[in-house]
Amino acid sequence: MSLLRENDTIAAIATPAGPGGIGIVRISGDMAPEMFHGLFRPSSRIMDRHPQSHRLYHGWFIDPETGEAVDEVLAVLMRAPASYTREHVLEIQCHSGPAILSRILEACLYSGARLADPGEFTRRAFLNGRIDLVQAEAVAEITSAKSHSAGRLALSQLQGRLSERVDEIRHALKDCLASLEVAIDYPDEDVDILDEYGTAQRLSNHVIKPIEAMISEFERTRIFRQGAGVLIAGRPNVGKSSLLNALLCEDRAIVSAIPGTTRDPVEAELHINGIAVKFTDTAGIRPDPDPVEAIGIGKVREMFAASDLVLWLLEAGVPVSDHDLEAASLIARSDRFHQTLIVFSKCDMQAGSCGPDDEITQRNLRVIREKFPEADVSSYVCISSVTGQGLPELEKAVADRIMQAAGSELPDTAINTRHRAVLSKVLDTARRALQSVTSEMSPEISAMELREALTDLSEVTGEGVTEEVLNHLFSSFCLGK
Ligand SMILES: Nc1nc2c(ncn2[C@@H]2O[C@H](COP(=O)(O)OP(=O)(O)OP(=O)(O)O)[C@@H](O)[C@H]2O)c(=O)[nH]1
Ligand SMILES: [Mg+2]
Repeated sequence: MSLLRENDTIAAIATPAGPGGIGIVRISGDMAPEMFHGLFRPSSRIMDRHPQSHRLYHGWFIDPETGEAVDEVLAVLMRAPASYTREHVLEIQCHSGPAILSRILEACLYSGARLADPGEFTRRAFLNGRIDLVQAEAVAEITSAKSHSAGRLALSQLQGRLSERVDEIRHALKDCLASLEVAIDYPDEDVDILDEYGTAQRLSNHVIKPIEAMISEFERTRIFRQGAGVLIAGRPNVGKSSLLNALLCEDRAIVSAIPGTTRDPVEAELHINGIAVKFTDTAGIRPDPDPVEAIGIGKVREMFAASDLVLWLLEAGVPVSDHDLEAASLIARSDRFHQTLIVFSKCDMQAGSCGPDDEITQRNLRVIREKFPEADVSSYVCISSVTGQGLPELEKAVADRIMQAAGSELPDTAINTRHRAVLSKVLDTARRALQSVTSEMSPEISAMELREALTDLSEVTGEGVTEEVLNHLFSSFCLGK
């Protein structure tokens, strides 16, 4: 982005498209105060024509060409540097509606503003030093967060927790570098700032281990950030689509008594314990499918690997069939049994109770254990999609299994894919530096590695980042953010 464009006053509609309660047009740049005077007529006199910063004024938005009122609005001027972008910012709150919002935006453009690029307000906040790149990314993550836990992680990132952790690593790297530089500058002195052992310890405990921890948290927090995938699988007619509908309390998937109803996977998202859980209803698995069913079953096989949990449905009170065992062998071949929960369906059809006292259930579990020793038959859930029996227990079991995989508590911070790539690079270099420090190679070599690690690390918070990375990052933002 050219410097010239960075000095433009920019404007955009900041609220989502479509009718709504209120809409906001946001303007940032030198011309914002002029626009407050030129486009807004306050309903009460403003002392000295000098509006207070951060105060909401009631009035009318005026079309600059015709002088007529466009809408009754509230206007707020936030003077630099105490604003989102650190520039003068004007926000106009109007009645929401595509026609009014675009008339107000057009009036701003007519008065000299330029239409903002996606994410340009946040980009300016970053370029003007109000937030670092990690926090700018948090803004995008907050606006797209699909669940409570994803939102909490993004907020902690916006509050600067992740940047603090990166800063601690940077300080440790600088300390190590400083002690090496002393050793380079005064090779004959016995300077006791940090000896080799101390440097190695600090590098290991305050650089390498924290980065390793952050990288391992990345995988663990994926479920909190992006949600979990749960596959509903089993033989035809066992009640998979009915279960999906019952969980959603709506008729999403087609249910019929004819085996082989579902062919294409049907997805739906539910929030369980603050985590976004995507359930996928799949084609029934059997050994002798027709050609179209076979395609559906092929898709299920591919989806096993990407799922966090498989719900394997078996019909309560009915001995396991070859079709059930075919489904089991697909789970086994995909190596998913460690993440599979057995669910007995249609409990309302069973004469007695489904559970430890029921002979058929116990026999079924025995057969499964014999044929698939890796299957976990110690816990299972009995449900009915017709009466709703067992559904709360199933949701709890799903949440428990997912949390187990995610590692119980929501961590304080979580890195994203870009951070992980940069941190992996820093980790490699830091490990090389540790190697050279401990093998008593010349301190120049270790110092060189540490300088490289410091440069790479600055990419996380944005100091060393290229224009190309910035363009890529901010282009994924929505307009007006
Ligand atoms: N009584 C009772 N019937 C059920 C229950 N769940 C499903 N059914 C019936 O079982 C039949 C099959 O249900 P579906 O949900 O279509 O089964 P499916 O596993 O999706 O079947 P495919 O798509 O063919 O693989 C339908 O007639 C449902 O009404 C249940 O909990 N209780
Ligand atoms: Mg179905």
